[in-house]
Amino acid sequence: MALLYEKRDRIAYFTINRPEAYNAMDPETLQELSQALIDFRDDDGVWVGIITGAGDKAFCAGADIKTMLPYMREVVKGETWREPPTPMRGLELWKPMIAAVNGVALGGGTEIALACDIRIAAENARFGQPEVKLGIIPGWGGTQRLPRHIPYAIAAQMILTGEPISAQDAYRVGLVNEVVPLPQLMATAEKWANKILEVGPLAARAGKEAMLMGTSMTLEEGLRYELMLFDNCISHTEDAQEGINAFIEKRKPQWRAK
Ligand code: DAK
Repeated sequence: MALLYEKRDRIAYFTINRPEAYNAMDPETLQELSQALIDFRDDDGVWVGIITGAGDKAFCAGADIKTMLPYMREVVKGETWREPPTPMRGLELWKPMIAAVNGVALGGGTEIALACDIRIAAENARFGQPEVKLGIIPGWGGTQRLPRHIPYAIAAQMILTGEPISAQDAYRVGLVNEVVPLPQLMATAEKWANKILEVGPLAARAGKEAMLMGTSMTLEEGLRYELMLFDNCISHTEDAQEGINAFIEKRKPQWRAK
């Protein structure tokens, strides 16, 4: 399988599994990733996702230059309905996603990480948008998400020169939450996942939805959107009642995602 998909203890694990090609995404891998992400979105039993790459060299070297780019040129042709939906474009996924970046994240690889909420980098990670070196530009949100995540000058440096930045520089500019030695990468990603699993799952999803939807709204629209989601949480979820009860009764909440 080009994409390994497992579920354990409320966490869904996605592993891009083409280490011989630095985990570059070919059309088959993309199709499998899209299917797995849809399953994750729809499965009430899993609340947080972690995505990583197989091996110790690459998270994902982007689109497979030999197969995927020709496929996009000849089949997709800019018609996004032909493109399997993913959080990079076309799939609304409000469950929290963590990228465990275990090596190079180039092109589509950086864009996958950008579509996650938390990014943990191994010390050997590198982030880059080298598309311009191929005569193209990022096509999975890099030109839009990168300058929203980090200072424009650094985004411009990456997108206009195609040169990657190190894990430490990614941390310095706020692209990643933590940098750890490679052997500690998955345990660190799981630590973050378990931290998120301690909070109300529907609240985490609503918080993510409010943040992401709000980025393309005016402040006034965003405040209204937030209020709608807040009202839904407080008035219509059992979790909110449970969270309030647990605080008053001095116990841990038992979340049900209801
Ligand atoms: N595609 C295909 N094969 C790749 C690859 C890639 N992206 N990256 C690496 N490989 C393969 C190499 O061809 C080589 O295979 P063999 O020759 O052994 O068969 C093997 O992996 C090892 O690579 P190297 O020999 O080059 O190893 P090095 O350690 O010297 O260098 C590297 C590793 C990852 C730094 C280097 O291979 C590299 O620069 N790779 C290219 C990275 C790149 O340019 N990525 C951007 C691709 S464009 C869109 C969605 C997505 C996208 C666009 C649109 N829409 C839905 C509209 C995304 C576009 C992209 O990502």
